[in-house]
Amino acid sequence: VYFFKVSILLSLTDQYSQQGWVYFKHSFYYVSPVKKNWRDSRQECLQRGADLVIINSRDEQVSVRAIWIGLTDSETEDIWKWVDGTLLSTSYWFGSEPNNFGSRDEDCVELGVYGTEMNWNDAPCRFKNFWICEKMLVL
Ligand code: MAN
Ligand code: CA
Repeated sequence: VYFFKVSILLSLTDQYSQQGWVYFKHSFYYVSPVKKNWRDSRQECLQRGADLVIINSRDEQVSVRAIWIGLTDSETEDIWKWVDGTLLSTSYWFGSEPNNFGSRDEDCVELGVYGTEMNWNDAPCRFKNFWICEKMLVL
């Protein structure tokens, strides 16, 4: 019975992940690639057999509020570099960030924790967040 459950879960996960869903703690999440108003966003979720995310655990709150971006100072402390190697020029740090809070080695950058335009925060790279990938169109 256990084996059966595991293989059902595996094929479900496979199926969903091909359609852009990520599995995290007993739920599948889909991050939309397009912007929509609340009503239309909800409609799209419903069409996909889901609904807008309900935040019912602290874990969910913490992972949904922040997203990793491709910026880190893990090579050299305080030298912030984008993943393509370019040095940071224009930045959107919140308040007194980056602060390497409690000297706990905050070498990676998440955005969205703060609800302002200046919303970057340095956070420990081992923390788990959703993320956004970008692929530039080369012509
Ligand atoms: C938390 C973390 C830190 C952040 C502080 C700001 O401890 O998110 O990265 O700098 O809050 O108070
Ligand atoms: Ca910080």
